[in-house]
Amino acid sequence: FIEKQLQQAIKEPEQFGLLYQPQFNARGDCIGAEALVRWNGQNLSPEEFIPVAEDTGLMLELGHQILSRACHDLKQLQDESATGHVKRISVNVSALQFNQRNFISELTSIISNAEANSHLIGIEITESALVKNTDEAIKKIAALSEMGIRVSIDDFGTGYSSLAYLNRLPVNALKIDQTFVKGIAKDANNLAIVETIMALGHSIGLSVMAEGVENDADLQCLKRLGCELYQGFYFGKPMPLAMAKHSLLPNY
Ligand code: G
Ligand code: G
Ligand code: MN
Ligand code: NA
Repeated sequence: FIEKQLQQAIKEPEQFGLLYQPQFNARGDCIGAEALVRWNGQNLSPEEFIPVAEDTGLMLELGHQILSRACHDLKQLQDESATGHVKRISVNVSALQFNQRNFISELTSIISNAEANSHLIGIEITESALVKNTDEAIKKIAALSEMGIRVSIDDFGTGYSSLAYLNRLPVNALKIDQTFVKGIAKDANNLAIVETIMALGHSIGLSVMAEGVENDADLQCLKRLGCELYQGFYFGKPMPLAMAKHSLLPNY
């Protein structure tokens, strides 16, 4: 049922929109935002419709639309910025899309069509995108780095987490999955997990972002552990570009 509606929606313009959730460093400065897709007028979360899109072959088209929208939004911010500088916009890329042979060339043309500055883009991919063909993934991540695009591993800790391959991947950051972060101040198990992930990330030169920071107690706990990047409802919920804009332009 969702499949039929998705198939229709993907053919029509403006059916999908992006919200932006700001991201912060330990000093509390906004350093960028994550783009999150929403199906307009439909009470379905991406958690529900992304898997359907992936199972039905619609994800490539949807993923293309998401990247394209994010790049056009970035270009709009670039034009509004006196210096052309804007804080980084990070986009989730599905494993299916990332593993397409032509992913890099597709992304390159989306960026150039939008006249977006690739140095202001980030890509978030899950571990599952990287384990299947690690050699290919390494080449793609290296190509993204060449373009100035930062790559983060999303939902870190929920996937395969093979240390052998992690060390080979030229990624920039780990995003600790929110299931480990939420309530960390009151949960010794999660505290131990987050501490371990941070030690692992830092030992191979990656920055680590905590997702799902919902209160000050958890934030203070993460700060004590040496976490450098933060995202969560405590800082800001996903919001329309017009609202996120002020945080994304420099000197705000
Ligand atoms: O935004 P929300 O927390 O409801 O997202 C739920 C899930 O959907 C998260 O796992 C998130 O990574 C995923 N998601 C949200 N937006 C996108 C998107 O634009 N592309 C992909 N591939 N996944 C997304
Ligand atoms: O898997 P991914 O990291 O892309 O998921 C991002 C999703 O997590 C977003 O859709 C956002 O709505 C949700 N999210 C972000 N911050 C928080 C938070 O502090 N608490 C909860 N419950 N969800 C959050
Ligand atoms: Mn994400
Ligand atoms: Na995540």
